[in-house]
Amino acid sequence: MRYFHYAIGAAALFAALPGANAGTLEVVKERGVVQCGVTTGFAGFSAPDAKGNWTGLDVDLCRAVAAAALGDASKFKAVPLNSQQRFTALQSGEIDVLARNTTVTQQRDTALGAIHAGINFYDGQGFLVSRKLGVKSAKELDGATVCMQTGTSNENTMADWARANNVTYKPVVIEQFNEVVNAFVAGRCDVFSTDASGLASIRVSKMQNPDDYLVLPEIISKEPLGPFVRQGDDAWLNVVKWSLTAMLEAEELGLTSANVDEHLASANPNVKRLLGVTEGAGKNMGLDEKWAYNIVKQVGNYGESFERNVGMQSPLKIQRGLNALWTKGGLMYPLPIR
Ligand SMILES: N[C@@H](CCC(=O)N[C@@H](CS)C(=O)NCC(=O)O)C(=O)O
Repeated sequence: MRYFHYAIGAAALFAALPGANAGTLEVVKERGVVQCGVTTGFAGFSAPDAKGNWTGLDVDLCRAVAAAALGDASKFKAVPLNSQQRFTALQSGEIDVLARNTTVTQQRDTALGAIHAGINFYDGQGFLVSRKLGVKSAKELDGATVCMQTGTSNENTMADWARANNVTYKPVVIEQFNEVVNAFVAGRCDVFSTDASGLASIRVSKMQNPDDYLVLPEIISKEPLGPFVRQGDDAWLNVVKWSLTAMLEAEELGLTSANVDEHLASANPNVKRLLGVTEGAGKNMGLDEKWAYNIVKQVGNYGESFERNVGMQSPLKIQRGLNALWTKGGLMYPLPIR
C-alpha cells in the first residue's frame, strides 16, 4: 500500500507545478533520444538479446515513437523498471513513455498522474502451474499458494476473483521479477498468476522444461495493456497515441516495412495521408511529414511486430485473437488518420 501513497503524493506534486508536465516532445527533440520505460527483461515484450539490444512488442512501440519524433527508430534508450518502480519513473521524468505490459485502469489514469495512450495488447490474467500439481482448472486451486509480483494489478484481481469464487489462497508477493520466477520454480508457490501473455513468456523463456508446465484455461480478468505518459502533456500523448495508431493503420492498409516504398506512389488517399505524400498529419503534431513512413519502414506494421515478437514466428506462439484487426474479428480499430 505504501507504493500507492507515495505515487499519489508524487502525482499531486506534479499537478501543483503549472506546466510542469508539458513539453516532452521538445525535450525529446533537444535530447535526441526517447527515454522508454520497459521491464527488467520479459521475452517477447521487452528483453535484451545476447548483444544487449532490446527487442519486443513493447520495445517496438519505443522504436515507433523514436521514428516518429526523431526520424530514427534506434534513438531510444530502454530504461529497465520492475512493476513497482514504473509509475514513479514516469512521474519523476526519468522516462518519457512507459511501454511495458501495463494494464490500463481507472486509478492509474486518474490518481496516479499517468494517462494511457492506447492499447497495444488485449490480455487477461491467468494461472501457470507445474503439471506435477495435477490441476486442470482454476476451480481446483482452493488452498493454493500463489506467486505474484509486487505493484501489479494482478494482486487485486486475484483477491477479487478468489472472493467471488469462494477460493482461499495464500499470496506470495515478491518485488523482483526473477525472484518470483525462482520462487515458483523452487516450489515456494503452486501457481504463478499474471497476464496470460506474461505466463506464455515465462513458460518458454524461464522454465527449463516448458512442457512440465501448464497455463490453465481460465482467464479471470480484462488486462488491456498499453503505453502511458504523464498527464498534462497532450502534445506528447498524441505523438505516442498516433504512433501506435500508425502501426495499426499500416496493417489495415496492407503496408509493410518491405513494401512501403512502393506504396509512396499509391492513389489511395488514406495511404497518401499516412505516408505524408499528402501533407498535414505530421504538421498537426509538430512532426516531420514522414513520421508514419519512418515507423512503417523502420519498425513495420503492428502485425509484423506482433508475429515477430510474440506470435507464430516467435517462441511464445500467441494467437492474434483479440489483438487481430477489427476487420479480422479482433479489437484493434485504428482511429482515422485524417
Ligand atoms: N499488467 C499487469 C502486470 C504487469 C507486470 O508488471 N507483470 C510482471 C510479471 S509478473 C512483469 O512484467 N515483470 C517484469 C519486471 O518486473 O521486470 C500490471 O500492469 O500491473
